[in-house]
Amino acid sequence: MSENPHTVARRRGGRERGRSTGSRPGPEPARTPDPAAGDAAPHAETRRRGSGVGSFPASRTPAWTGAIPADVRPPAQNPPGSPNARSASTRTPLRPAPRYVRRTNPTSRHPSGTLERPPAQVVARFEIRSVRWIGPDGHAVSPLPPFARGPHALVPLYTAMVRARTFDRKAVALQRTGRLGTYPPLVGEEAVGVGVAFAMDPADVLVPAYRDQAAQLSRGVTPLELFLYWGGDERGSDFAGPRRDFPVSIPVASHAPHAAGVALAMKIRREPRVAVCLLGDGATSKGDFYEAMNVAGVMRLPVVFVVANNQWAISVPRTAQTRAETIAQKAISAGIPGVQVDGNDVVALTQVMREAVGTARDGGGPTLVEALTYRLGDHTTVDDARRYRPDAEVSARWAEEPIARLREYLVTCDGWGRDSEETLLRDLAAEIDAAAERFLASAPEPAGAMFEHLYAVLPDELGEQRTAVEAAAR
Ligand SMILES: Cc1ncc(C[n+]2csc(CCOP(=O)(O)OP(=O)(O)O)c2C)c(N)n1
Ligand SMILES: [Mg+2]
Repeated sequence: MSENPHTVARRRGGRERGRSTGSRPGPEPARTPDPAAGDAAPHAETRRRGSGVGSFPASRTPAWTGAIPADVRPPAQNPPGSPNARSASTRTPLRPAPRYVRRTNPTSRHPSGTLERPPAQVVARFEIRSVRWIGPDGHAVSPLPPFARGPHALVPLYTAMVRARTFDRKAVALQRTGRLGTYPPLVGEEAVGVGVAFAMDPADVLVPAYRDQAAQLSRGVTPLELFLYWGGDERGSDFAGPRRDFPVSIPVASHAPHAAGVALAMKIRREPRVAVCLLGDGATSKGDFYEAMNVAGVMRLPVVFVVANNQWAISVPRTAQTRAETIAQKAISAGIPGVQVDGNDVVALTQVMREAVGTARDGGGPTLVEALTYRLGDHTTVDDARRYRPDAEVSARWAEEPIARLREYLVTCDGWGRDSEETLLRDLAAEIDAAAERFLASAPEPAGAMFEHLYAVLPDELGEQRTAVEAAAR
Protein backbone atom coordinates (compact mmCIF):
# COMPACT_ATOMS: atom_id res chain seq x y z
CA MET A 1 0.00 0.00 0.00
CA SER A 2 1.46 3.33 -0.93
CA GLU A 3 1.64 6.26 1.37
CA ASN A 4 -1.30 8.64 1.39
CA PRO A 5 -0.14 11.44 -0.96
CA HIS A 6 -2.06 14.09 0.97
CA THR A 7 -0.38 13.11 4.16
CA VAL A 8 2.98 13.32 2.45
CA ALA A 9 2.16 16.70 0.96
CA ARG A 10 1.16 18.05 4.33
CA ARG A 11 4.24 16.67 5.95
CA ARG A 12 6.53 18.12 3.34
CA GLY A 13 4.68 21.39 3.27
CA GLY A 14 4.95 21.68 7.01
CA ARG A 15 8.66 21.11 7.01
CA GLU A 16 9.39 23.45 4.15
CA ARG A 17 7.23 26.20 5.50
CA GLY A 18 8.98 25.92 8.82
CA ARG A 19 12.36 26.14 7.19
CA SER A 20 11.72 28.97 4.84
CA THR A 21 9.71 31.23 7.11
CA GLY A 22 11.72 30.68 10.25
CA SER A 23 10.29 33.67 12.09
CA ARG A 24 6.65 32.92 11.33
CA PRO A 25 4.69 32.02 14.44
CA GLY A 26 3.59 28.39 14.36
CA PRO A 27 1.09 26.48 16.41
CA GLU A 28 3.87 25.04 18.55
CA PRO A 29 7.01 26.74 19.77
CA ALA A 30 10.13 25.89 17.82
CA ARG A 31 12.52 23.69 19.71
CA THR A 32 15.06 21.14 18.75
CA PRO A 33 13.90 17.67 19.77
CA ASP A 34 16.23 15.75 22.03
CA PRO A 35 15.84 11.97 21.64
CA ALA A 36 17.86 11.47 24.79
CA ALA A 37 15.21 13.35 26.73
CA GLY A 38 12.52 11.12 25.28
CA ASP A 39 11.50 13.52 22.51
CA ALA A 40 10.03 11.82 19.50
CA ALA A 41 10.30 13.01 15.95
CA PRO A 42 7.87 15.88 15.41
CA HIS A 43 5.60 13.92 13.11
CA ALA A 44 5.39 11.04 15.48
CA GLU A 45 4.58 13.50 18.25
CA THR A 46 1.86 15.04 16.12
CA ARG A 47 0.34 11.67 15.42
CA ARG A 48 0.43 10.63 19.05
CA ARG A 49 -1.60 13.64 20.02
CA GLY A 50 -4.19 12.75 17.43
CA SER A 51 -3.94 15.44 14.85
CA GLY A 52 -6.71 13.92 12.78
CA VAL A 53 -4.66 14.06 9.60
CA GLY A 54 -4.68 10.33 9.12
CA SER A 55 -1.85 7.98 9.81
CA PHE A 56 0.80 6.07 8.02
CA PRO A 57 2.49 2.87 9.05
CA ALA A 58 5.21 3.27 11.63
CA SER A 59 7.58 1.35 9.41
CA ARG A 60 7.26 4.13 6.88
CA THR A 61 7.93 6.88 9.34
CA PRO A 62 11.26 8.37 8.34
CA ALA A 63 13.73 8.56 11.21
CA TRP A 64 14.17 12.25 11.78
CA THR A 65 17.77 13.25 11.80
CA GLY A 66 17.47 17.00 11.63
CA ALA A 67 18.39 16.94 7.94
CA ILE A 68 15.90 17.40 5.17
CA PRO A 69 15.76 14.31 2.94
CA ALA A 70 17.02 14.94 -0.57
CA ASP A 71 13.69 14.06 -2.15
CA VAL A 72 11.91 16.75 -0.11
CA ARG A 73 14.44 19.49 -0.49
CA PRO A 74 13.66 22.27 -2.96
CA PRO A 75 16.18 22.73 -5.76
CA ALA A 76 19.28 24.43 -4.42
CA GLN A 77 19.14 28.14 -5.14
CA ASN A 78 22.23 28.99 -3.16
CA PRO A 79 24.62 26.06 -3.51
CA PRO A 80 27.44 25.77 -0.98
CA GLY A 81 30.18 28.20 -1.80
CA SER A 82 27.88 30.72 -3.44
CA PRO A 83 27.78 34.19 -1.85
CA ASN A 84 24.34 33.65 -0.39
CA ALA A 85 24.92 30.12 0.86
CA ARG A 86 23.95 29.74 4.50
CA SER A 87 26.16 27.89 6.91
CA ALA A 88 24.84 25.43 9.46
CA SER A 89 25.15 28.10 12.13
CA THR A 90 22.92 30.56 10.25
CA ARG A 91 20.35 27.99 9.15
CA THR A 92 16.96 28.43 10.75
CA PRO A 93 16.27 25.45 12.98
CA LEU A 94 13.55 23.12 11.84
CA ARG A 95 10.27 23.35 13.60
CA PRO A 96 7.73 20.63 14.06
CA ALA A 97 5.05 20.59 11.43
CA PRO A 98 1.93 22.45 12.44
CA ARG A 99 -0.95 20.34 13.56
CA TYR A 100 -3.79 20.21 11.12
CA VAL A 101 -7.28 19.47 12.21
CA ARG A 102 -9.71 18.38 9.58
CA ARG A 103 -12.88 20.25 10.15
CA THR A 104 -15.89 18.36 8.97
CA ASN A 105 -19.52 19.18 9.17
CA PRO A 106 -21.10 15.84 9.90
CA THR A 107 -24.44 16.91 8.48
CA SER A 108 -23.05 17.95 5.09
CA ARG A 109 -21.16 14.80 4.27
CA HIS A 110 -22.29 11.40 3.32
CA PRO A 111 -20.50 8.65 5.26
CA SER A 112 -18.77 7.69 2.01
CA GLY A 113 -17.25 11.17 1.89
CA THR A 114 -19.40 12.35 -1.03
CA LEU A 115 -20.96 15.75 -0.51
CA GLU A 116 -24.74 15.65 -0.44
CA ARG A 117 -26.62 18.68 -1.69
CA PRO A 118 -30.23 19.37 -2.47
CA PRO A 119 -30.85 19.73 -6.22
CA ALA A 120 -29.48 23.12 -7.37
CA GLN A 121 -31.79 25.55 -9.10
CA VAL A 122 -30.63 27.56 -12.10
CA VAL A 123 -31.32 31.13 -11.02
CA ALA A 124 -29.87 32.97 -14.00
CA ARG A 125 -28.60 32.24 -17.50
CA PHE A 126 -26.40 34.44 -19.67
CA GLU A 127 -25.19 34.43 -23.21
CA ILE A 128 -23.04 36.71 -25.29
CA ARG A 129 -23.82 37.42 -28.92
CA SER A 130 -21.30 38.34 -31.56
CA VAL A 131 -22.28 40.56 -34.49
CA ARG A 132 -20.81 40.82 -37.99
CA TRP A 133 -22.16 42.04 -41.31
CA ILE A 134 -19.15 42.13 -43.62
CA GLY A 135 -16.64 39.28 -43.37
CA PRO A 136 -12.88 39.46 -43.93
CA ASP A 137 -13.36 38.64 -47.62
CA GLY A 138 -15.48 41.77 -48.09
CA HIS A 139 -18.76 39.96 -48.58
CA ALA A 140 -21.88 40.72 -46.58
CA VAL A 141 -23.11 37.78 -44.55
CA SER A 142 -26.63 39.21 -44.49
CA PRO A 143 -28.41 42.31 -45.87
CA LEU A 144 -26.84 45.45 -44.46
CA PRO A 145 -28.67 47.55 -41.86
CA PRO A 146 -30.68 50.52 -43.20
CA PHE A 147 -28.03 53.18 -42.50
CA ALA A 148 -25.57 51.31 -44.73
CA ARG A 149 -27.88 50.83 -47.72
CA GLY A 150 -28.05 52.97 -50.82
CA PRO A 151 -25.40 54.12 -53.24
CA HIS A 152 -22.23 55.41 -51.59
CA ALA A 153 -23.72 55.19 -48.08
CA LEU A 154 -20.50 53.62 -46.83
CA VAL A 155 -18.03 55.91 -48.58
CA PRO A 156 -17.88 58.39 -45.66
CA LEU A 157 -16.97 55.52 -43.32
CA TYR A 158 -14.35 54.29 -45.74
CA THR A 159 -12.94 57.79 -46.17
CA ALA A 160 -12.74 58.27 -42.41
CA MET A 161 -10.85 55.03 -41.95
CA VAL A 162 -8.35 55.82 -44.72
CA ARG A 163 -7.93 59.32 -43.29
CA ALA A 164 -7.11 57.89 -39.87
CA ARG A 165 -4.54 55.53 -41.37
CA THR A 166 -2.99 58.34 -43.40
CA PHE A 167 -2.64 60.41 -40.23
CA ASP A 168 -1.23 57.40 -38.39
CA ARG A 169 1.47 56.72 -40.99
CA LYS A 170 2.51 60.35 -40.97
CA ALA A 171 2.69 60.43 -37.19
CA VAL A 172 4.92 57.35 -37.10
CA ALA A 173 7.14 58.85 -39.81
CA LEU A 174 7.47 62.11 -37.85
CA GLN A 175 8.39 60.23 -34.69
CA ARG A 176 10.93 58.07 -36.50
CA THR A 177 12.62 61.17 -37.78
CA GLY A 178 12.73 62.80 -34.36
CA ARG A 179 9.97 65.33 -34.94
CA LEU A 180 7.17 63.89 -32.77
CA GLY A 181 7.10 62.37 -29.28
CA THR A 182 6.26 58.79 -28.43
CA TYR A 183 3.21 57.79 -30.42
CA PRO A 184 0.80 54.80 -30.24
CA PRO A 185 -0.03 53.53 -33.75
CA LEU A 186 -3.68 52.74 -34.42
CA VAL A 187 -3.19 50.74 -37.63
CA GLY A 188 -5.71 47.90 -37.80
CA GLU A 189 -8.16 49.52 -35.39
CA GLU A 190 -9.61 52.18 -37.68
CA ALA A 191 -13.08 50.64 -37.78
CA VAL A 192 -13.51 50.83 -34.02
CA GLY A 193 -12.96 54.57 -33.79
CA VAL A 194 -14.86 55.38 -36.97
CA GLY A 195 -17.85 53.20 -36.06
CA VAL A 196 -18.02 54.77 -32.61
CA ALA A 197 -17.78 58.33 -33.86
CA PHE A 198 -20.31 57.86 -36.66
CA ALA A 199 -22.87 56.56 -34.17
CA MET A 200 -22.57 59.58 -31.87
CA ASP A 201 -24.27 62.95 -32.04
CA PRO A 202 -22.06 66.05 -32.06
CA ALA A 203 -23.34 66.99 -28.57
CA ASP A 204 -22.36 63.63 -27.09
CA VAL A 205 -19.06 63.33 -25.25
CA LEU A 206 -16.18 61.08 -26.25
CA VAL A 207 -13.90 59.96 -23.43
CA PRO A 208 -10.99 58.36 -25.29
CA ALA A 209 -7.83 56.44 -24.47
CA TYR A 210 -4.51 57.04 -26.22
CA ARG A 211 -5.06 54.94 -29.37
CA ASP A 212 -8.35 56.51 -30.38
CA GLN A 213 -7.19 59.00 -32.98
CA ALA A 214 -9.62 57.50 -35.52
CA ALA A 215 -12.56 58.38 -33.28
CA GLN A 216 -11.14 61.80 -32.48
CA LEU A 217 -10.53 62.70 -36.12
CA SER A 218 -14.03 61.54 -37.04
CA ARG A 219 -15.47 63.65 -34.21
CA GLY A 220 -13.82 66.77 -35.59
CA VAL A 221 -10.51 66.95 -33.74
CA THR A 222 -8.08 68.21 -36.36
CA PRO A 223 -4.88 66.47 -37.49
CA LEU A 224 -2.97 69.58 -36.39
CA GLU A 225 -4.37 69.29 -32.86
CA LEU A 226 -3.39 65.64 -32.70
CA PHE A 227 0.13 66.37 -33.95
CA LEU A 228 0.45 69.11 -31.33
CA TYR A 229 -0.69 66.83 -28.53
CA TRP A 230 1.64 63.97 -29.50
CA GLY A 231 4.36 66.56 -29.92
CA GLY A 232 3.97 67.43 -26.25
CA ASP A 233 1.92 70.59 -26.70
CA GLU A 234 -1.27 70.70 -24.61
CA ARG A 235 -2.87 73.18 -26.99
CA GLY A 236 -3.59 70.06 -28.99
CA SER A 237 -6.14 69.01 -26.36
CA ASP A 238 -8.03 72.29 -26.60
CA PHE A 239 -10.22 71.09 -29.45
CA ALA A 240 -11.80 73.74 -31.61
CA GLY A 241 -14.43 71.26 -32.84
CA PRO A 242 -15.82 68.86 -30.20
CA ARG A 243 -15.34 71.26 -27.26
CA ARG A 244 -16.77 68.85 -24.71
CA ASP A 245 -14.82 65.77 -25.73
CA PHE A 246 -12.18 64.72 -23.24
CA PRO A 247 -8.46 64.72 -23.91
CA VAL A 248 -6.94 61.26 -24.20
CA SER A 249 -6.32 59.29 -21.04
CA ILE A 250 -2.81 57.90 -20.86
CA PRO A 251 -3.50 56.20 -17.52
CA VAL A 252 -5.20 52.93 -18.32
CA ALA A 253 -8.92 52.75 -17.39
CA SER A 254 -8.90 55.75 -15.06
CA HIS A 255 -11.14 57.57 -17.51
CA ALA A 256 -13.94 55.00 -17.25
CA PRO A 257 -15.25 56.47 -13.97
CA HIS A 258 -14.89 59.92 -15.54
CA ALA A 259 -17.18 58.81 -18.35
CA ALA A 260 -19.70 57.55 -15.80
CA GLY A 261 -19.47 60.93 -14.07
CA VAL A 262 -20.06 62.76 -17.34
CA ALA A 263 -23.09 60.58 -17.94
CA LEU A 264 -24.37 61.27 -14.44
CA ALA A 265 -24.14 65.01 -15.09
CA MET A 266 -26.08 64.56 -18.31
CA LYS A 267 -28.74 62.60 -16.49
CA ILE A 268 -29.05 65.12 -13.66
CA ARG A 269 -29.41 67.93 -16.18
CA ARG A 270 -31.91 65.88 -18.16
CA GLU A 271 -29.88 66.36 -21.31
CA PRO A 272 -30.49 63.84 -24.11
CA ARG A 273 -26.78 63.24 -24.46
CA VAL A 274 -24.52 60.21 -24.16
CA ALA A 275 -20.94 59.65 -23.00
CA VAL A 276 -18.87 57.10 -24.86
CA CYS A 277 -15.77 55.70 -23.20
CA LEU A 278 -13.15 53.92 -25.30
CA LEU A 279 -10.69 51.60 -23.61
CA GLY A 280 -8.54 48.55 -24.30
CA ASP A 281 -8.76 44.88 -23.39
CA GLY A 282 -6.01 45.31 -20.82
CA ALA A 283 -7.95 48.15 -19.20
CA THR A 284 -10.80 45.77 -18.42
CA SER A 285 -8.62 44.06 -15.80
CA LYS A 286 -8.66 47.19 -13.72
CA GLY A 287 -10.98 48.05 -10.87
CA ASP A 288 -11.82 51.44 -12.37
CA PHE A 289 -13.49 49.67 -15.28
CA TYR A 290 -15.72 47.53 -13.05
CA GLU A 291 -16.52 50.44 -10.76
CA ALA A 292 -17.55 52.58 -13.71
CA MET A 293 -19.74 49.86 -15.19
CA ASN A 294 -21.23 49.13 -11.82
CA VAL A 295 -22.26 52.67 -11.00
CA ALA A 296 -23.48 53.17 -14.56
CA GLY A 297 -25.65 50.08 -14.23
CA VAL A 298 -27.01 50.97 -10.81
CA MET A 299 -27.85 54.53 -11.83
CA ARG A 300 -28.87 53.65 -15.39
CA LEU A 301 -26.48 56.21 -16.79
CA PRO A 302 -26.35 57.22 -20.46
CA VAL A 303 -22.90 55.82 -21.17
CA VAL A 304 -21.47 53.24 -23.56
CA PHE A 305 -18.20 51.50 -22.77
CA VAL A 306 -16.40 50.34 -25.89
CA VAL A 307 -13.48 47.97 -25.49
CA ALA A 308 -11.09 47.80 -28.43
CA ASN A 309 -9.98 44.23 -27.83
CA ASN A 310 -6.83 44.31 -29.94
CA GLN A 311 -5.50 41.11 -28.32
CA TRP A 312 -2.53 42.78 -26.67
CA ALA A 313 -1.77 44.99 -23.69
CA ILE A 314 1.77 45.98 -24.59
CA SER A 315 3.42 42.50 -24.52
CA VAL A 316 0.68 40.75 -22.53
CA PRO A 317 -1.53 38.68 -24.83
CA ARG A 318 -5.26 38.59 -24.36
CA THR A 319 -5.03 34.96 -23.18
CA ALA A 320 -2.80 36.00 -20.27
CA GLN A 321 -5.01 38.98 -19.44
CA THR A 322 -8.16 37.18 -18.35
CA ARG A 323 -9.68 33.72 -18.13
CA ALA A 324 -12.98 35.16 -19.34
CA GLU A 325 -13.98 33.80 -22.75
CA THR A 326 -15.12 37.22 -23.89
CA ILE A 327 -14.65 40.76 -22.65
CA ALA A 328 -18.32 41.43 -23.33
CA GLN A 329 -19.35 39.02 -20.58
CA LYS A 330 -17.76 41.32 -18.02
CA ALA A 331 -20.96 43.34 -18.41
CA ILE A 332 -22.81 40.54 -16.66
CA SER A 333 -21.06 41.39 -13.40
CA ALA A 334 -22.63 44.84 -13.58
CA GLY A 335 -26.01 43.64 -14.78
CA ILE A 336 -25.81 45.58 -18.01
CA PRO A 337 -26.00 44.35 -21.62
CA GLY A 338 -22.74 43.20 -23.18
CA VAL A 339 -22.27 42.51 -26.87
CA GLN A 340 -19.33 41.41 -28.95
CA VAL A 341 -18.83 42.79 -32.42
CA ASP A 342 -16.36 42.17 -35.21
CA GLY A 343 -14.23 45.23 -34.65
CA ASN A 344 -12.82 45.13 -38.17
CA ASP A 345 -16.30 45.38 -39.68
CA VAL A 346 -17.16 49.06 -39.59
CA VAL A 347 -20.78 48.37 -40.55
CA ALA A 348 -21.27 46.07 -37.56
CA LEU A 349 -19.50 48.50 -35.27
CA THR A 350 -21.60 51.44 -36.39
CA GLN A 351 -24.87 49.55 -36.15
CA VAL A 352 -24.17 48.10 -32.70
CA MET A 353 -23.05 51.50 -31.50
CA ARG A 354 -26.14 53.19 -32.92
CA GLU A 355 -28.27 50.80 -30.93
CA ALA A 356 -26.24 51.19 -27.72
CA VAL A 357 -26.08 54.99 -27.98
CA GLY A 358 -29.80 55.13 -28.79
CA THR A 359 -30.64 52.97 -25.78
CA ALA A 360 -28.55 55.19 -23.52
CA ARG A 361 -30.12 58.36 -24.92
CA ASP A 362 -33.61 56.97 -24.40
CA GLY A 363 -32.99 56.27 -20.72
CA GLY A 364 -32.24 52.58 -21.17
CA GLY A 365 -28.86 52.75 -19.45
CA PRO A 366 -25.36 51.62 -20.32
CA THR A 367 -23.99 48.94 -22.63
CA LEU A 368 -20.60 47.29 -22.88
CA VAL A 369 -19.44 46.74 -26.46
CA GLU A 370 -16.44 44.51 -27.12
CA ALA A 371 -14.88 45.21 -30.51
CA LEU A 372 -12.71 42.29 -31.62
CA THR A 373 -9.77 43.63 -33.54
CA TYR A 374 -5.99 43.36 -33.68
CA ARG A 375 -3.13 45.74 -33.00
CA LEU A 376 -1.17 45.43 -36.23
CA GLY A 377 1.53 47.86 -35.14
CA ASP A 378 3.82 48.19 -32.16
CA HIS A 379 2.32 49.20 -28.84
CA THR A 380 4.00 52.56 -29.25
CA THR A 381 6.98 53.84 -31.16
CA VAL A 382 9.22 52.85 -28.23
CA ASP A 383 8.09 49.22 -28.47
CA ASP A 384 9.33 46.46 -30.76
CA ALA A 385 6.51 43.92 -30.93
CA ARG A 386 8.65 41.47 -32.93
CA ARG A 387 10.32 40.58 -29.66
CA TYR A 388 7.19 39.01 -28.22
CA ARG A 389 4.91 37.93 -31.06
CA PRO A 390 5.65 36.00 -34.24
CA ASP A 391 5.51 37.68 -37.64
CA ALA A 392 3.21 34.90 -38.83
CA GLU A 393 0.55 35.94 -36.33
CA VAL A 394 0.64 39.52 -37.50
CA SER A 395 0.62 38.58 -41.21
CA ALA A 396 -2.45 36.43 -40.68
CA ARG A 397 -4.23 39.34 -39.04
CA TRP A 398 -3.47 41.67 -41.92
CA ALA A 399 -5.88 39.53 -43.95
CA GLU A 400 -8.71 40.67 -41.67
CA GLU A 401 -7.95 44.36 -41.47
CA PRO A 402 -10.88 46.74 -41.82
CA ILE A 403 -9.95 49.00 -44.73
CA ALA A 404 -9.23 46.35 -47.37
CA ARG A 405 -12.37 44.56 -46.26
CA LEU A 406 -14.66 47.54 -46.84
CA ARG A 407 -12.84 48.48 -50.05
CA GLU A 408 -13.55 44.99 -51.36
CA TYR A 409 -17.20 45.42 -50.51
CA LEU A 410 -17.36 48.86 -52.13
CA VAL A 411 -15.65 47.66 -55.29
CA THR A 412 -18.06 44.74 -55.57
CA CYS A 413 -21.29 46.48 -54.62
CA ASP A 414 -20.84 50.21 -54.86
CA GLY A 415 -18.77 50.90 -57.92
CA TRP A 416 -15.70 52.07 -56.03
CA GLY A 417 -12.78 52.02 -58.43
CA ARG A 418 -9.16 52.84 -58.97
CA ASP A 419 -9.83 56.50 -59.82
CA SER A 420 -11.88 57.09 -56.67
CA GLU A 421 -9.22 55.41 -54.59
CA GLU A 422 -6.33 57.40 -56.07
CA THR A 423 -8.18 60.68 -55.70
CA LEU A 424 -9.00 59.90 -52.09
CA LEU A 425 -5.43 58.96 -51.21
CA ARG A 426 -4.06 62.07 -52.90
CA ASP A 427 -6.50 64.41 -51.14
CA LEU A 428 -5.92 62.86 -47.74
CA ALA A 429 -2.15 62.91 -48.10
CA ALA A 430 -2.33 66.60 -48.99
CA GLU A 431 -4.51 67.36 -45.96
CA ILE A 432 -2.32 65.45 -43.50
CA ASP A 433 0.95 66.74 -44.96
CA ALA A 434 -0.32 70.32 -44.69
CA ALA A 435 -1.25 69.74 -41.04
CA ALA A 436 2.18 68.27 -40.35
CA GLU A 437 3.83 71.30 -41.94
CA ARG A 438 1.81 73.64 -39.74
CA PHE A 439 2.70 71.59 -36.70
CA LEU A 440 6.40 71.67 -37.51
CA ALA A 441 6.26 75.41 -38.15
CA SER A 442 4.42 76.21 -34.93
CA ALA A 443 6.45 77.91 -32.22
CA PRO A 444 6.72 75.79 -29.09
CA GLU A 445 4.93 77.00 -26.01
CA PRO A 446 7.02 78.56 -23.25
CA ALA A 447 8.19 76.04 -20.62
CA GLY A 448 5.80 77.37 -17.98
CA ALA A 449 2.79 76.52 -20.16
CA MET A 450 2.79 72.98 -18.80
CA PHE A 451 1.16 74.38 -15.67
CA GLU A 452 -1.69 76.02 -17.54
CA HIS A 453 -4.02 73.23 -18.44
CA LEU A 454 -4.93 71.50 -15.20
CA TYR A 455 -6.25 74.08 -12.75
CA ALA A 456 -8.52 77.10 -12.92
CA VAL A 457 -6.52 78.47 -9.97
CA LEU A 458 -2.99 77.13 -9.69
CA PRO A 459 -2.13 75.78 -6.20
CA ASP A 460 0.63 77.76 -4.48
CA GLU A 461 3.27 75.06 -4.61
CA LEU A 462 2.78 74.58 -8.34
CA GLY A 463 2.96 78.36 -8.74
CA GLU A 464 6.38 78.24 -7.13
CA GLN A 465 7.46 75.47 -9.47
CA ARG A 466 6.22 77.45 -12.41
CA THR A 467 8.26 80.47 -11.38
CA ALA A 468 11.35 78.28 -11.01
CA VAL A 469 10.82 76.65 -14.43
CA GLU A 470 10.33 80.01 -16.12
CA ALA A 471 13.44 81.43 -14.45
CA ALA A 472 15.50 78.43 -15.57
CA ALA A 473 14.23 78.76 -19.14
CA ARG A 474 15.26 82.41 -19.42
C1 LIG B 1 -2.81 53.00 -14.72
C2 LIG B 1 -1.78 52.57 -15.70
N1 LIG B 1 -1.08 51.45 -15.50
C3 LIG B 1 -0.16 51.06 -16.39
C4 LIG B 1 0.09 51.81 -17.50
C5 LIG B 1 1.12 51.34 -18.50
N2 LIG B 1 0.45 50.92 -19.72
C6 LIG B 1 0.36 51.72 -20.78
S1 LIG B 1 -0.48 51.02 -22.02
C7 LIG B 1 -0.73 49.61 -21.14
C8 LIG B 1 -1.48 48.44 -21.74
C9 LIG B 1 -2.91 48.74 -22.00
O1 LIG B 1 -3.46 47.74 -22.83
P1 LIG B 1 -4.90 47.87 -23.40
O2 LIG B 1 -5.82 48.38 -22.36
O3 LIG B 1 -5.26 46.58 -24.01
O4 LIG B 1 -4.80 49.01 -24.51
P2 LIG B 1 -3.96 49.00 -25.88
O5 LIG B 1 -2.63 49.59 -25.57
O6 LIG B 1 -3.89 47.61 -26.37
O7 LIG B 1 -4.71 49.88 -26.81
C10 LIG B 1 -0.16 49.71 -19.89
C11 LIG B 1 -0.19 48.65 -18.89
C12 LIG B 1 -0.65 52.98 -17.67
N3 LIG B 1 -0.51 53.76 -18.75
N4 LIG B 1 -1.59 53.35 -16.78
MG1 LIG C 1 -5.13 45.97 -25.99
